[in-house]
Amino acid sequence: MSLPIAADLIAEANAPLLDALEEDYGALTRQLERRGVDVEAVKARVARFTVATPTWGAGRGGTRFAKFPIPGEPTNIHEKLEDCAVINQLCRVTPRVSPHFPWDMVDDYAGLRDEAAALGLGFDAVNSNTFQDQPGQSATYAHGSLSSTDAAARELAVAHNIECVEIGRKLGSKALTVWVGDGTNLPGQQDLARSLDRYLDAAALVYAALPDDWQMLLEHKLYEPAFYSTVISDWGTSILAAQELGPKTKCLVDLGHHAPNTNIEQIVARLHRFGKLGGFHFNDSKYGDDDLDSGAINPHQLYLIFNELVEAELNPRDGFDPCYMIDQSHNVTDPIESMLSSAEAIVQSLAKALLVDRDALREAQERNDAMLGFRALRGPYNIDVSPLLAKVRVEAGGAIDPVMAYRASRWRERKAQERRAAGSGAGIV
Ligand code: RM4
Ligand code: MN
Ligand code: MN
Repeated sequence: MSLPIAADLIAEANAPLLDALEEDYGALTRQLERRGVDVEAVKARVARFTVATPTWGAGRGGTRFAKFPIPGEPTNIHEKLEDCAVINQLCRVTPRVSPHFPWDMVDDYAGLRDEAAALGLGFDAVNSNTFQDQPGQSATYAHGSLSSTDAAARELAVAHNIECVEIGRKLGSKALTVWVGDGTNLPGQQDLARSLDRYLDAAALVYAALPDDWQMLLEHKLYEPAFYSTVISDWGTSILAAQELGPKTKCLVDLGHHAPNTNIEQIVARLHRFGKLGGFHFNDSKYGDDDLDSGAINPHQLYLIFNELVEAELNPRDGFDPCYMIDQSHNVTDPIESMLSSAEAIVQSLAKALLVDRDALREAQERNDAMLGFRALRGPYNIDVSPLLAKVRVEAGGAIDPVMAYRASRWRERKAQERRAAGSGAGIV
């Protein structure tokens, strides 16, 4: 393996922080033991948790107005893999990347898989892209893809998804995430029922091509780029489609794809109840699909979601094993720093949820003691678990303070000398 950051550098960055970490970890351990927590068990579960990084999040994002690239940002899949390896080396929770096609297309996927493995990385769910036309494309997605009124566009979208599965097989992936931008901007533009029929018929063709040990993850989104209606608008449509398509289809919850104030944790519980919780796109949002850093706006919501995930783990259904992925757009930060900070926020939520006294919670719920139920759930949220997370990271070879260790590595400055400048075209990439 040829990892991008020298182990010495991480050790050097950790050295001045080790004593304080021991002290803080000791204090936290004593506090948790007083509460009856099995600290080693929590630590072991935290150490096992992983979340994938998105290749498309490795470069500077943008809005439809502008994108402001930074020197040294990655401009191809090879450079993106390198940056994702840096993230994983420092935080030790992101050993897989989720690629997006055709953005990440190469000629040699076996070679790409080896390249990733040499960086300590594997591949998570592959994402298809039928929300943009590619140069020279034989039919347009302007009126939709899997749900288009144009049979040629539907066929193209089906073929592209199947091609993504083929690529994914070469990369060692086991899931296809399907998000379509299909929908309408004006009432009357399309028949709301027939567009879903067309989607289901086309998605069934993709499903038929899915290997037995694969999953197809359906991502719903209430608006954007279509602003009046979307074909897979909400978790209800998503689960109905997943049920109709078959057991290998599950739902993927992107945290930014709901109306503000939606009770996402309840959606998580509902999807799990019916064995259809297949994956997550973690991010945070204030208004819409803002794709902000996980935990940046509403860390409490993230905690409540993880509370449901811990419940789901304790009461598994249908081989509960969701794909956890980050899906963010980093418009004002160095993407590596945002993903380090996001990974920390995500694991933090898991660790806190693991601290919940489930017996006390259950008992309060049985007795309809609303206040004690609330306290059982809220208590752990207020505990600072960062020493435990840092301890897990250090033991795995990572950094106590990943962002500061990253800055000390001067990775971006070094890459600025080597990499070609990224374009500043507006849009998502
Ligand atoms: C969408 C959705 C998809 C992502 C694209 C780039 O809003 O979240 O998951 O692949 O953006
Ligand atoms: Mn998403
Ligand atoms: Mn999105």
